[in-house]
Amino acid sequence: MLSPKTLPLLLLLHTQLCHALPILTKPSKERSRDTVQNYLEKFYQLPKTQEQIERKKNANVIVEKLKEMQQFFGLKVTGKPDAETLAIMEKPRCGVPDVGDFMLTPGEPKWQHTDLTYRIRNYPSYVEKADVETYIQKAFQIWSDVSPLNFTKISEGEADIEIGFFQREHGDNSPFDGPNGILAHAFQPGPGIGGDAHFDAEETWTTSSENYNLFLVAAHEFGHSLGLSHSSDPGALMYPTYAFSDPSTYLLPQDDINGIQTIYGPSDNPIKPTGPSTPRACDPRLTFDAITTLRGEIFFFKDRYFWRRHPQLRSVEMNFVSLFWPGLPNEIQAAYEDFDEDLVFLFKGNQYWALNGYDIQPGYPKDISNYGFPSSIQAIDAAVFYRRKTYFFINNQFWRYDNEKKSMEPGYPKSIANTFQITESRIDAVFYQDSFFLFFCGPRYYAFSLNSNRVTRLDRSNKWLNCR
Ligand code: 7FY
Ligand code: CA
Ligand code: ZN
Ligand code: ZN
Repeated sequence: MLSPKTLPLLLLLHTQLCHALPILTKPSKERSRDTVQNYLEKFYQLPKTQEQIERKKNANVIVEKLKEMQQFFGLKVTGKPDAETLAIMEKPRCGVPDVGDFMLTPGEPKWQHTDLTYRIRNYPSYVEKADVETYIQKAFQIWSDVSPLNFTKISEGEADIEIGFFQREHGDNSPFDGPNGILAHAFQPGPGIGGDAHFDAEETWTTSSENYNLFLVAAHEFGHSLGLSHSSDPGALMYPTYAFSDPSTYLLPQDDINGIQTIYGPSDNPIKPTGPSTPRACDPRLTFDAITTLRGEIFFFKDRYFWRRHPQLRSVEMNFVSLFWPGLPNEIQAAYEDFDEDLVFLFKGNQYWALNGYDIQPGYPKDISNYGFPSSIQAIDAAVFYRRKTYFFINNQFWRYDNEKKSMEPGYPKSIANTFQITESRIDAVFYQDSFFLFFCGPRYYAFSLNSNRVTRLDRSNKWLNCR
C-alpha cells in the first residue's frame, strides 16, 4: 500500500540504493541475496518478484525492509545483509510455522483470557443500529468459530474491546483522514485502549458491496485486536488492502485461521474448521476453472481469483473476480470471447453472463437452455469461439453453436478425442490464440493447431503464468 505520503521517503532512499545495490547483486553474494529476498517476502511483505530487473528496482524497498527487520531484532540498523542479519534469517523462526504468510504483532501480545467482552460506544450514520450490532457480532464470530475465544456484548462498564466511530483527531494521536484512505484502526491486546477498534465516522459504511463493507473492515480490525498483524497472503483477511467479498458466504481464509490458532490454539469444536487457501501461480498442481481472452489479454479464472496476462509484456497479475465484476459469482466454470460482438460470456452451472469489457450487460444471468442445450445439460466445462461458432465442451464431448443462425448445429455432441486428439475425460478450460485452441486439463495444456488439425505441443499449465 503506497500512499502518496510515502513517496518522498522512497525518493530519498533511492540515493542510498546506489550504495546498497552492489552488495545485493554481487554474484558471490547470490545465496545471501536469495536468503534476504525470501525472508523479506515471507515475513516483511516484500512484493514477490520474478525478474532480475524488477529485483534491482526493488532494492530500495529491500533496504527499508531490512532496516525494519534489524530494528525488530535489535541489530545494528544498516539496511545491509551483514553476517549478523543473515544468521537470523537462516535460523528457523520460533513459534511461527514455515508455511503461512500471516504475521503476529511484534512482541506477540495476546489476551490472557478467552471470554472477551466488547461494547459499541456509538453508531455511524448510513447503517441501522440493529445492522451494526448484527455485523459486529458476525465479525467476531468468524474468529470465535476457529479459536477457543468467545465474545460477549456488554452495554455497561468497560469492555476488553471498545468499539467506536470517530472523526479526525479523537484522542489517541492517530487522527482519521476523512472519506477513504484509512478506514479504521485497532490496538493490540492489552489493558485500557488495548484491543479497542476505531472506525472512521466519515466513511460511508455499508452492508453491501458498496465501499466500505462494515462487516469486512470490522473482521479485519478485530484480527488486530486479537494480536494479528498484516499478512502477505493476498487472499487473507489480514492482507493490508481492502477487497470486497460477499459477507453472506464469507469464510475466514486458511492463512487467518493458521494465524489465530498460532496465538490461541485450535477451536474446542471437534470438527476442525478449515478455510479457503489462496491459489499459488507456481503450484505444480494448479488447475484452472475457465480461461478467456478479453480485448487482447488472457484471463485465467480460479476460485475467487483470476490472473490476467498481458500478451506482449507477458506480465501476470492476480485479482479478485469481485473486484472487477461485483455481481459475478466466484468459481466461474467456462468462458469465451465473441470477437464479432466484442462480448465475453461467463458460465456457472446453468447460468451465464455477458460482459462488455468490465460491464455486465443488462438482462443477465440467462439460462444456458437459450443456446439450445437439452435440459439434461446443467453445466459447461469449457467454451471457445472461432469463426462465428461457439464450441462447448461437456465431459468427453463437445457441442457447436452457430452464432449467425443462433442455433445449435445438428450432428452434435461429438467426441472430443476424435476431433481434437485429446483423450482426457473432461476439459477444464480452453481459449483461442493465433490459430490454436489451447486446452487445459489438470496441470497440463495441449496446443491444438487449427491449421494442421493436430496437437503440436503439450506442457505444464502454469507456464502461462510465467512459472518454470
Ligand atoms: C487498517 C488497519 O487495520 C490499521 O491498523 C491501519 C490502516 C489500515 N488500513 S485500512 O483502514 O485502509 C484497511 C485496510 C484493509 C481496513 C480494512 C482492510 C481490509 C483488508 C482485507 C479485508 C477486509 C478489509
Ligand atoms: Ca478515512
Ligand atoms: Zn483511534
Ligand atoms: Zn490492518
